[in-house]
Amino acid sequence: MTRLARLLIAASAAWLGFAGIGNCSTVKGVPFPSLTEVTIDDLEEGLSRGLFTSVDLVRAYLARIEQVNPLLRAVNEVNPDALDIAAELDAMRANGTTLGPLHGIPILIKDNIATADKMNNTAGSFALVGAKVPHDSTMAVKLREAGAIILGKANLSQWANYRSSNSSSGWSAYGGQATGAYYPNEDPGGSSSGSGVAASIGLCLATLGTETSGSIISPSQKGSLVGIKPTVGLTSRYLVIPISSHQDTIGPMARTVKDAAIILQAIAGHDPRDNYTSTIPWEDSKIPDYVSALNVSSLSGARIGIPYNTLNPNASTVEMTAFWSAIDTMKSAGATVVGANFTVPSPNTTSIVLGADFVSDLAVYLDSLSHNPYNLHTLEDIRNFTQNSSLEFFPDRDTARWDGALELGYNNSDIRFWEEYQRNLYWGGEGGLLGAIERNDLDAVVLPTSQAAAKAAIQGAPIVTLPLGYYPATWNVTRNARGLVQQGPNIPFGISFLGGMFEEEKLLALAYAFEQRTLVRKKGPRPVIVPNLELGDFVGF
Ligand SMILES: *[C@@H]1O[C@H](CO)[C@@H](O)[C@H](O)[C@H]1NC(C)=O
Ligand SMILES: *[C@@H]1O[C@H](CO)[C@@H](O)[C@H](O)[C@H]1NC(C)=O
Ligand SMILES: *[C@@H]1O[C@H](CO)[C@@H](O)[C@H](O)[C@H]1NC(C)=O
Ligand SMILES: *[C@@H]1O[C@H](CO)[C@@H](O)[C@H](O)[C@H]1NC(C)=O
Ligand SMILES: *[C@@H]1O[C@H](CO)[C@@H](O)[C@H](O)[C@H]1NC(C)=O
Ligand SMILES: *[C@@H]1O[C@H](CO)[C@@H](O)[C@H](O)[C@H]1NC(C)=O
Ligand SMILES: *[C@@H]1O[C@H](CO)[C@@H](O)[C@H](O)[C@H]1NC(C)=O
Ligand SMILES: *[C@@H]1O[C@H](CO)[C@@H](O)[C@H](O)[C@H]1NC(C)=O
Ligand SMILES: *[C@@H]1O[C@H](CO)[C@@H](O)[C@H](O)[C@H]1NC(C)=O
Ligand SMILES: *[C@@H]1O[C@H](CO)[C@@H](O)[C@H](O)[C@H]1NC(C)=O
Ligand SMILES: *[C@@H]1O[C@H](CO)[C@@H](O)[C@H](O)[C@H]1NC(C)=O
Ligand SMILES: CC(=O)N[C@H]1CO[C@H](CO)[C@@H](O)[C@@H]1O
Repeated sequence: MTRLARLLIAASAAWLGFAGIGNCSTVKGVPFPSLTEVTIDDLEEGLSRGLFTSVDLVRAYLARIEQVNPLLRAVNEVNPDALDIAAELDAMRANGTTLGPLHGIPILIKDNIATADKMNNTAGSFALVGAKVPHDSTMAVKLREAGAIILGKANLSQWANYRSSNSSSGWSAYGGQATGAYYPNEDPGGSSSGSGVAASIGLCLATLGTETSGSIISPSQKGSLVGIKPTVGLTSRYLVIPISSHQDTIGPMARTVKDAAIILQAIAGHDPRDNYTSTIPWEDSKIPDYVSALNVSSLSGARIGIPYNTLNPNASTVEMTAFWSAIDTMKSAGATVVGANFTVPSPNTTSIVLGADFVSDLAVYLDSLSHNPYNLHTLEDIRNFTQNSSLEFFPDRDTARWDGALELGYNNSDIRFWEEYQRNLYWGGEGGLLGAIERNDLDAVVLPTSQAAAKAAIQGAPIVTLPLGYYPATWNVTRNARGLVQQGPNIPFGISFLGGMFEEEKLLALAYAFEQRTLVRKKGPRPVIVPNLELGDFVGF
């Protein structure tokens, strides 16, 4: 353990001692939840009662980032304009105008979602430091319209984990190695690693991540978070650095189902600049109200499927024991649980779809830049830059994914791509998740989060993950090749609800009912590396 890690753990222990219950502090003498656990409702109430302002909130979060970021590397950049934006939103509120539940609430976004402000959008690569976009991404526009403060950019597995075969989750050349807060040097999961770490210890209220296969749900489980991987097309990818137009999606990572649902509501919708949003089955005004769908009784009468034939026989017994106990909880809440085998149990997904998409989609992103400092326009250009820049740690971190994509010799307009994509649609559709849902008339399929990603990725179906449990406090530490802790004391894991296309409303209702019955995050062990500065330290100074 580094000296800094020991110091922070000591600091958090001292703070736990002071606060007594570990999740409460005071603001102006009034008890107020710790920023490590606070919800949108808590902040909204404090702001509207005048207990504190959004400027206070931004100051507190920036100080918390400064406390832990040298160790955890969760944040790549903070927004130099955040305090000014907060002051404007405070003035609006004082004047009687609020833009909704996110008014004045600080959110970090993954460093592949572009903003047309002073911040960079890098995917963790020096190839894009200094590059400019002509407009905000649609995600940034929607957050700002909802009154959220974009506090900064979260670190990520570089290029959303689409560069190397031998890198590590949470590592980027630009941001360094992000690590999780539940155990020193915890593997943070990826690729929305910094988003997971930041939300797990309250470096902001919540975050946005992106997922192609697992990149929201995996870091969410490592931070004991709720993560929503929306149906591909529900959230616009315009000016988000891509891997695959057929699989990429953007979603919230938060500490409660309700907070995640509030954020999904703000970012969902049509966008003429991303034609996949044209598949949303409702007009924007008729998109389901994800927040009012949350109902503690929604497991009652629900039909839940388990694809027994896809379960990994080598899965951790800790996670599987918790999973079967979760199934019992669902049954006792009135759910009907049925077998729902897939007819194609192990889709032999190849890298063709992602590789060919990346070749095409990356070029589109690079061509959309209004300033491109190194004049890089294609994957070949990016690979050449990466292999020749001393800042990019090549060859220790190789470029195997790109080498494979370029070896294909074609992009996603080729018939060979199309054939492979049709196979994926079959594996994920009739042969897989969607077929199992259809045949068994299910509301959702449930799986341990560690086994969920690929089953929804290839056809673009939605997943909601939420906390399920933690490794025992006495568990042995296992590390990966780069020394990150894979399993160890108190490391969290999750359970996932997977659904049909655009069935987020159902999944969120089920997840909420499960969350309210289990309160796994609330009752579980706390993260060990936690900033000790709280709102009360900033109010009125
Ligand atoms: C406050 O409201 C008044 C009247 O609607 C308006 O003129 C003024 O510009 C508003 N100020 C701010 C900071 O929003
Ligand atoms: C963006 O990158 C430029 C170029 O390195 C740097 O000067 C600037 O400070 C960065 N922006 C932020 C907000 O860190
Ligand atoms: C979006 O446009 C691309 C390129 O024109 C096309 O290949 C794709 O099928 C379209 N997708 C949808 C959902 O319309
Ligand atoms: C939750 O669902 C139950 C059963 O359908 C219904 O009676 C109740 O009104 C719902 N509660 C809320 C808050 O919507
Ligand atoms: C589902 O798969 C399991 C495990 O492979 C198998 O034991 C079971 O018989 C299957 N059920 C049906 C209905 O095919
Ligand atoms: C389970 O482990 C065995 C032995 O290591 C291995 O051969 C098999 O491929 C693994 N199965 C899965 C689904 O990972
Ligand atoms: C994957 O499945 C397809 C269709 O079933 C088959 O043609 C192909 O050979 C398989 N590829 C591998 C690597 O198993
Ligand atoms: C490859 O990168 C090097 C160093 O950045 C540069 O000098 C060279 O021109 C690049 N080659 C191509 C073909 O772009
Ligand atoms: C990663 O792969 C490259 C290329 O094979 C190799 O040179 C490098 O040593 C590898 N790094 C690690 C840590 O395995
Ligand atoms: C932990 O490691 C020790 C020493 O290698 C071993 O004896 C013990 O069985 C391990 N415990 C578990 C739970 O794996
Ligand atoms: C704080 O968390 C503990 C469990 O860690 C819980 O029992 C207690 O009710 C929580 N207190 C508050 C004020 O939320
Ligand atoms: C906001 C912040 O702390 N940014 C840091 C992220 O990590 C990189 C790489 O270590 C630093 O250079 C940044 O200052």
